[in-house]
Amino acid sequence: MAQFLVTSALPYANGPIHFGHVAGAYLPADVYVRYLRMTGNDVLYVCGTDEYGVAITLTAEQEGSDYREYLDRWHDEIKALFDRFGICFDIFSGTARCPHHTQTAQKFFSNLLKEGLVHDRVEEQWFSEKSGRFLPDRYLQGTCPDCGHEQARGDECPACGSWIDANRLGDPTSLIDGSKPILKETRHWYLNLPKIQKLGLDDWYTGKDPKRPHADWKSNVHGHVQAMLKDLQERPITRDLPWGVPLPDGITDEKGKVLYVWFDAPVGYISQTMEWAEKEGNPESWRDWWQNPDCKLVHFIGKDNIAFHMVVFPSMLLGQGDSWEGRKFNLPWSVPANEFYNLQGRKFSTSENWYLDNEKFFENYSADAARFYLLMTAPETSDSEFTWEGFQITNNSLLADKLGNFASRVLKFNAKRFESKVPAGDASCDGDPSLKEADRSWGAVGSHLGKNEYRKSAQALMAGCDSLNQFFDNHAPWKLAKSENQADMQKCATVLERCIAYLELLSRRLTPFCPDSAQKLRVMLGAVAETKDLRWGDEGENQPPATLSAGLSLGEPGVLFKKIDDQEVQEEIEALLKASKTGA
Ligand code: B3M
Ligand code: ZN
Repeated sequence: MAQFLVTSALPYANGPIHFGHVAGAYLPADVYVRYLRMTGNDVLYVCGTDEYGVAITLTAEQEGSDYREYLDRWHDEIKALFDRFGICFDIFSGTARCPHHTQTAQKFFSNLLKEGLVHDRVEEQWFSEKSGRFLPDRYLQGTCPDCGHEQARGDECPACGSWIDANRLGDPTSLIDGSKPILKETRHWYLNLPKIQKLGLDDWYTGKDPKRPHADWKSNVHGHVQAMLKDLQERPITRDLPWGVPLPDGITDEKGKVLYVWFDAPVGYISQTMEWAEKEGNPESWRDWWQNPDCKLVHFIGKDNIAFHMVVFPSMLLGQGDSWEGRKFNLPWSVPANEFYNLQGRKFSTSENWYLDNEKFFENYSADAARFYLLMTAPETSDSEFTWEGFQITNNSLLADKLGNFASRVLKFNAKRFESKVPAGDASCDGDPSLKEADRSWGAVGSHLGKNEYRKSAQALMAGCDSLNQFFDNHAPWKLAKSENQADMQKCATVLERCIAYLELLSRRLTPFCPDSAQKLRVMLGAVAETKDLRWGDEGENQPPATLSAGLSLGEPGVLFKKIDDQEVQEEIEALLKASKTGA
């Protein structure tokens, strides 16, 4: 048993999130958390909305909304989608709504300043004379200094992907008032990453620090971070904005200085843990998760967030000195960063009407079918996509025809021949090759989940169902049942008894992937599946019990997964294409 603090990237409260986000940073985390809990680990799962930053202020201002109303709207909508998907956080708050956030983010800043790891400097920045305010990066559009693209944003170029220093942008225009800005002096604070690096960043990263042994980094993480660590630069961590965490009192008399959103947002993981701890009635217990070296910190993110979770946030944690009652923060133990997830060959895009209407989707399809498909196609090692055809095939051929069909044929047959009670089996099926194959496949389900290999894990779950259908077919209990021979009748009972035992195991293996359907299956299994705390199985145990108690009553057989017909799929694709063309 171990302890894990799991986080998913804090989504910006700045628009709907789509299936691509869910597939990348939320669903895998939820499955991992469920699996860790079932295997007896102590787990806390923290998330919430990211509620500061120019992306938010810019759009709220453009639509003339009050910041808080704007945030509340998106916070609620985002939370509703997670609920629909059955993603269960221990807390889902937000950086502007968490009562601990401002103070904690300010303390992070003050401590770094005290340790000499943050310093200020006066520099020129774009200023709109028309609006009388400074224009942070994203408020600007201009020519990319690296590739010449004319619609580069002040922070990043969409054409060549360069990180842009806004001052190098050619011929910039203000996105809020259309004016041509001028350069004007302003003071900002910088995080001295090269200096922090010397405090042990590389030792943590390479696993040389014995107090912070880490998991193997994924190759996408490694490729990115290795290069960054060779050439760390200081980074500005303040902005001139009317919305954000203000600098702590006593730092400056200048007005309108706030912390950069990427400085305060990761602290949100901590402040929301504090909020959780307080709600639990044990306010100091947040330290058990952040400052207990035995707790493993796991960040689920998209690949675009790697630098912040692997370099910037670890540096902020490392640079806190002794200011937290002498206790050190844990650094990330594992960062399962995923690639991007598209829709029918194109990027999800709300503005181009290339997305799935979340409400409508869940009126017609189950969360479990969506969860399983997103996991089967998880963007683990390369970009991946949702296609309606793929969704239909996964639902129909795997969930309905393999898994659902196995449950249904066993339970229906058992209802007819054995009055929905567990028949008395014997040991005659022990060592059956199909059952051994099922044991092997389902043994791999958990080991893959533990390594964040969701595709392989889902495939192993299905391979087990294949073997069990094979077992049922090979023994043809419907033929045995017709025989007058006592030995055949006994074999029939044994085959069914084994199938029911494997269904009980299936209900547990299925739980992290498809929690509702797993629960439905357990209801169908009646007394066989009566348990309070659902466990994966004892350490190393990947088989069902050697025998079930004969005579236990099962519940009513039912349908686990409904099929999706070809016409539905055609209509969905047509609707998507039509919406993207007409903007309807
Ligand atoms: N809000 C970016 C994103 O949603 C950012 C993540 C913050 S995690 C601390 O991709
Ligand atoms: Zn460019």
